[in-house]
Amino acid sequence: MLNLVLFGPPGAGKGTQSEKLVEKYSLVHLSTGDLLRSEIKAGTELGLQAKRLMDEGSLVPDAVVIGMIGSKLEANTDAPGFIFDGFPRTTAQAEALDKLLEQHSTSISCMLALEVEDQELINRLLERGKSSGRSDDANEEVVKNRLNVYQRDTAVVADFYSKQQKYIAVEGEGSIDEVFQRLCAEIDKVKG
Ligand code: B4P
Repeated sequence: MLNLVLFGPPGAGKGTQSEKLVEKYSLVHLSTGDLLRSEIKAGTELGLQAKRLMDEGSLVPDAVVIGMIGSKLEANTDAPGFIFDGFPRTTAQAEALDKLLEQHSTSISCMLALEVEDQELINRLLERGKSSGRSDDANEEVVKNRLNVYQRDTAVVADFYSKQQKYIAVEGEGSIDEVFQRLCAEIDKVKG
């Protein structure tokens, strides 16, 4: 099985690249951001709680996102592999993911970490905010808070995969197609 973690700060291009990778490698795309936004749209209790945190650029509690990923793994036992997009975002989530995959007799193949300068991230997110309707993209203060939360709580997840020799840094600036080609080159090496 090919199980990829697509990693990087907010706006690095995880969602954008996942869509292309899913098509090329026939993987199941699991984006915790998308899953949370569909809970908000459906007006569930979980969605209501998540919206408050997402609107201020904070992370949703680990137990919530781990539970969501656990049910998606159960629902896709015949998948050829997964792209985890925006998950794990904390070390606790990374540990939980290893355990969940172990229960399904599989593991993470590699983490692909998109590297993009802060100013470019801010520009991309504010640009998307003009049309996406996403409240967490609309305001520069919230965008900056998301980058701070990334540095404080999420950047350390890279060390978790480095220790397992699964960390691969990928230049995330350039055109969407250029970044995609770089990601594919790394994935093809891992696939062998
Ligand atoms: P996410 O939905 O994961 O989103 P994201 O960090 O905004 O972005 P992504 O990197 O996917 O950016 P994209 O490709 O779209 O998270 C949203 C919120 O959900 C979090 O803040 C948190 O509250 C909550 N959450 C999610 N997962 C969680 C978890 N595991 N634990 C706790 N809380 C969680 O790209 C952004 C823009 O850049 C797009 O407009 C795109 O067109 C553009 N772009 C992409 N690549 C480009 C390129 N090469 N050049 C120019 N523009 C580019």
